[in-house]
Amino acid sequence: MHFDTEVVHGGQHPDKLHGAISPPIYQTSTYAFKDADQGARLFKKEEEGYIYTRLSNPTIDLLAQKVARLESAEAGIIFSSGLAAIFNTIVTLVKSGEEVVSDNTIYGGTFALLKNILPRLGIGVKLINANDANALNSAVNEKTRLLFIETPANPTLKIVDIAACADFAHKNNIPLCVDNTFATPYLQRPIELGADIVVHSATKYLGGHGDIIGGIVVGKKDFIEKLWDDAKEIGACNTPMNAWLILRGIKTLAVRMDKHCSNAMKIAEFLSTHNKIEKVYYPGLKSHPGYELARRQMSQFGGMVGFDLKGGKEAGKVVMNAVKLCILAVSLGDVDTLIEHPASMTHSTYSDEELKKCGINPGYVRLSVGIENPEDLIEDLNQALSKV
Ligand code: LCS
Repeated sequence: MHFDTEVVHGGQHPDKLHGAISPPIYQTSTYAFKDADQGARLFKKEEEGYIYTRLSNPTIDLLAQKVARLESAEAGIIFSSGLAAIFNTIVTLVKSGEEVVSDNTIYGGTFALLKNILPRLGIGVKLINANDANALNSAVNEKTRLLFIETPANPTLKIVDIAACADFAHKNNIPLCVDNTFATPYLQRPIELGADIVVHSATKYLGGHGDIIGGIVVGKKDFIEKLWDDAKEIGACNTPMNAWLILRGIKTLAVRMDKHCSNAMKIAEFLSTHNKIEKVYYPGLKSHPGYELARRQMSQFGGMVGFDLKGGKEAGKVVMNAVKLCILAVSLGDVDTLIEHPASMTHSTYSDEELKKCGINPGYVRLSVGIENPEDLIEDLNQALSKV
């Protein structure tokens, strides 16, 4: 099946009881055992079945299987948020005294988790430029247990070479985990490029409508089993209702992403010619340093665009306060266009020095381009830019 058929039909069978084409929402905390011995067998994993929704739930399982399929992975687990997905992945793979190596351009919340929380658990963290082979070589040692990257990266849309990182990781006997939130499996499938684990903030394009928070991890069956053993005790599970909303969102993933991508390209081109703009960041522009790599590892360039204004941070504020159609808010991947200021919002966990190192300029503005008519979005940005 092609991907756009797969998102609609893949892995989902009509409800066996009544033939409902929309999956049932199993809104239950617990499940009745047939008898005491069966309950004991379920706990001992001698029999497959449902025990308690923190451990598993049919609606939530359906979503995990669906995303695993779309990502060419063997299995998956759903979490309460993208950050819960990343945290659980790390603590399953890395223990006190061991280390994680990560690219330094990542979502600000992930950055804070790595920089502030993991060291408290005795886990060492090295943040480097994962496209730099020398930096990778000097960061990895016998204590390293995981290489983590995000591509396209939040917020600068830096493109990291997935196949090269997978190759490097495997030569060093460590797994590569890729945060595929910005691309989604429609545009990029890291496991097909050699990655071992893929994480998502399902809050973004997978859900697609800005109405839920969710996280997903997919990978090999044996890793997912280990992850589940830990995750069920850590307890960052999601809800059947959220899983159902994400399942519904995924049905339109291909058509939404096509529109996000074509709108983003039009906006990037418009901004590139505007006299108040200093620089546009979009991997679909030939001027973007990751353009060639993005063409190789993605099928389209995504719905995120960034820009620096000639007037710097103050001019950026004027634009963000003057937009009427675009919404001044964090998050991304919604049908609505969102605009935000990474240095003071999503990436305020970075110090000025760390921002500079990753090329996140003080005035950098990030747009999550929605699925509205592109002419209306351009008109809105144009009137906001005229206020500068
Ligand atoms: N990974 C990426 C690439 C993200 O952009 C985010 C959130 C997360 C993980 C965490 O997912 P969550 O726990 O929120 O589901 N990014 C956000 C952003 O740029 N604005 O608000 C949230």
